[in-house]
Amino acid sequence: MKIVLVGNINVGKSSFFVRFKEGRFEEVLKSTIGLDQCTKEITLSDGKTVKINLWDTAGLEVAGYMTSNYYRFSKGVVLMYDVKDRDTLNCLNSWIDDSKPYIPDQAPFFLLGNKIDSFATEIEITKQDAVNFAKNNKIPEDQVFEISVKSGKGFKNFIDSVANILSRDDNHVVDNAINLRVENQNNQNKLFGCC
Ligand SMILES: Nc1nc2c(ncn2[C@@H]2O[C@H](COP(=O)(O)OP(=O)(O)O)[C@@H](O)[C@H]2O)c(=O)[nH]1
Ligand SMILES: [Mg+2]
Repeated sequence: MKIVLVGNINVGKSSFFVRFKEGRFEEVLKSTIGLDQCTKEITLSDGKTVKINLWDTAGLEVAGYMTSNYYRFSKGVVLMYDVKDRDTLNCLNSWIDDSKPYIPDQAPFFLLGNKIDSFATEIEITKQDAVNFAKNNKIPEDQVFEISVKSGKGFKNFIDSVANILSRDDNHVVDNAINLRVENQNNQNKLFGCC
């Protein structure tokens, strides 16, 4: 099942991708050109397995500037922000608007705050702020998570939860091909800017 990572540059998407793919944290990542994806099989608590196909944006992450190919056929969206930077949470509104035309209405959005290993004095966004943001965007509270890709805290729990929720919802998710017709319309609204 395809899952896309979205969010502003520097929130930790590529670091997340590397931890998912290789189980480690790399401090200095080479910025690659083009898209990257990786598939892994996750075993659920009931013994069933789910294949997660994770996509990372490589560079140029500006909401409104992703290609439809990035979102197309995705069964879920990970909205990532940096707990040290309030703008990255605010900008997720634009990322939600950006992705919605391409994904099925029933596909879950996951709100993911990264970098909780940071000093308490540096943290600008509390879990409650994230829950409030989620509520305003009709994202259920059990789809709000905080992690540290660096230390690994919360990472496995997040992946397992995503796999569980996707397998639970799988029967209800309709194919998103019908949404592709809005692609051309949307392309006309592309904007430069932070989000
Ligand atoms: N402290 C901390 N830094 C992180 C964490 N995850 C990523 N970073 C750092 O944040 C910066 C941006 O990460 P990157 O994965 O390139 O973000 P992207 O632009 O969203 O792909 C890099 O310097 C990472 O080392 C984390 O969990 N904690
Ligand atoms: Mg990146």
